[in-house]
Amino acid sequence: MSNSIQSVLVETRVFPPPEGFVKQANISGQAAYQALLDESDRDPNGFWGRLAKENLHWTKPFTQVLDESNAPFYKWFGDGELNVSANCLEANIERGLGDKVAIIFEADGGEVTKVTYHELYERVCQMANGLKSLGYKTGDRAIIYLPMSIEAVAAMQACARLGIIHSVVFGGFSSKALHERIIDVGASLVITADEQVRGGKQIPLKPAVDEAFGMGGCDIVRHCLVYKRTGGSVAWDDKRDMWLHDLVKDQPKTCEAVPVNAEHPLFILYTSGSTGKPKGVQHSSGGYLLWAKLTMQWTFDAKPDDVFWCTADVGWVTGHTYITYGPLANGMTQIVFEGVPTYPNAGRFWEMIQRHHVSIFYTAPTAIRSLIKASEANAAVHPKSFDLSSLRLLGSVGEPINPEAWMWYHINVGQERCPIVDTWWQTETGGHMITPLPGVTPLKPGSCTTRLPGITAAIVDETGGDVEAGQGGFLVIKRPWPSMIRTIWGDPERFKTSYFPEELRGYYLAGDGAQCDADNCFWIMGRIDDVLNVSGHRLGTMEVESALVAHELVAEAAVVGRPDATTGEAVVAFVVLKRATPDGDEAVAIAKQLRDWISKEIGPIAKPKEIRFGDNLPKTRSGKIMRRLLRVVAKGEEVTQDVSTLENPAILDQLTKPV
Ligand code: 6R9
Repeated sequence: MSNSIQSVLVETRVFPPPEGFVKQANISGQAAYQALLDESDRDPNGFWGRLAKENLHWTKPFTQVLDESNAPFYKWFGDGELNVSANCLEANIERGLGDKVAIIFEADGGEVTKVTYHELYERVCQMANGLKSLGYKTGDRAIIYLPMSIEAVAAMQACARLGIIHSVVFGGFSSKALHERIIDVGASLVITADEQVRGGKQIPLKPAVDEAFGMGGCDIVRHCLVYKRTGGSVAWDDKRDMWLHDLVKDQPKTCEAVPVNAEHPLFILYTSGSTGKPKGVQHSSGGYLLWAKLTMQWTFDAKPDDVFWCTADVGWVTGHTYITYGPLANGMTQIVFEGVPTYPNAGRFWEMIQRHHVSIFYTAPTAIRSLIKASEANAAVHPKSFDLSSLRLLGSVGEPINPEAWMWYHINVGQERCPIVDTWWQTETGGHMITPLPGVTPLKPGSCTTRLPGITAAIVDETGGDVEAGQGGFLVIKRPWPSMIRTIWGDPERFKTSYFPEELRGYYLAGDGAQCDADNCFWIMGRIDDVLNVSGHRLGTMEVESALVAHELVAEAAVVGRPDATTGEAVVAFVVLKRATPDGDEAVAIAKQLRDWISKEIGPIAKPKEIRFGDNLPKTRSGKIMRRLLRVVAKGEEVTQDVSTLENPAILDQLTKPV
């Protein structure tokens, strides 16, 4: 990245933390934050060692904090032993929380089931005993392909209890993706359900597993355990398939947790890289759990009376860290939701916050933007039609939140009293890295603000040199941290080259372009390949998107670059309007209006060369806009890439038509 990114983002609003929040916060005030930063910068190993001792139960204490001898294959707390599940269950029961509600599960259709810590402990133990009875043991790999359910959390915990390495595959992934993961991870066990229920529809799951098995090469899978969610009919292989309820029903309700080395892999989670083949991101037990637990206390200000709700699916890293592990490690009460935000109507989130008195709510910008659109069309589903007084803190994750969506979230959901934590992190980082602390950090809409203590985030140029404030560059983490990715499963070489390129002096390369302002606040400009170069000016796609979404007609926008003979790259914008998708003269007129708007908001340089309208944007099932497909469509080429993770394939046709 030779030229500096010229930021054109003009966001000047600042929201200091509310006094009442600061007073009660776990990290309260700038001085407290600064003290932690200083401690971690002065003596990182002392800092992490102290936190690991204070926050985790070790069956065998560690004597060495960090082993850098084989960098970048770092080892944390490497001679210590612990069990992650015991840290989430027994640890809470022992401190008197056995009768506290651990999970409030709300099904798609609205049925509510609650389990206490004691009940969850018993369910996890029964499941673990069942797995043991089938011969599964520490080091085996299990694929979990389940809908959002108490069973999904329990299955992950049961694996952790025995040291079985789980790899959760999101229920929306195809049989082909599932097959690829079963093979890559070498799974001997698959745990699935007959069907899942989303938005009032029953969607088969087990048939996808059967199809994956049918693709061959899965002979090492000894069992497929099936959770009966709907009772829908499924094909059955007597030798391999087994109902989960039959396996667990007579199992003892206690099961000793198996101590594992701190570096023992807790899970492998696949994520897409820049090439086609997904990367199996391997996480540890000790370091990962430490950060899952601590970031709940720091970023989310976790307190005993909170009702926490992270709307992610356990198929993504957010669901791992901020559903299965972080909240349970802190003995919190949390919501687990099976359904979708728009069923039975787009007021579902707000209604559930009201019903369960949710105090901390964590969701994704894409969900917020779609709910903005719905509530502008229908007052009955507007957050203002619900009692959201239980909320005290809001969070955002997954992509940059554009300032307009931030403001809407702040005003309508947070009622201008709840801080918003815009958390920047990745599958590879295990937990939050750059985020406001709600009792410390003045908020700037659109910025994920400052680094967490212990996290040496920085912006550097292509040789690893620091760049000045206001200059764009690569987002890196200079020193290792406990919850970092350990390797790519089965591909240590790719791990090194993807994340620790030689020219960057051993820093972890996040793959995002960003810049820091004079207050040390980070502004993420999108993936490195999402930073455009138009006539020698670097331009964040996110900046153009933010400007578009700030226009009164626009609901959602995605911007990509297209090679251009004159300007190097040209901006192509895909736009969803709040009103019906226009065509003909009307489309031409609105496109002109939007181009003029961008020109006014950012500058003529950012003016989209082309604008295309659609009813929606191509999105993954986790809600990320698939820009790589849009780049192909923008070039006028045919999409030949894998679209198996695309939620709404039909949308591509509509977006191929220029105005
Ligand atoms: C947790 C998660 C990681 C990528 C990351 C970045 C984008 C995530 C963000 C954000 C701006 C935020 N991202 N959070 N960008 N602001 N608060 O989403 O993990 O699925 O691995 O995605 O998502 O581009 O590099 P993952």
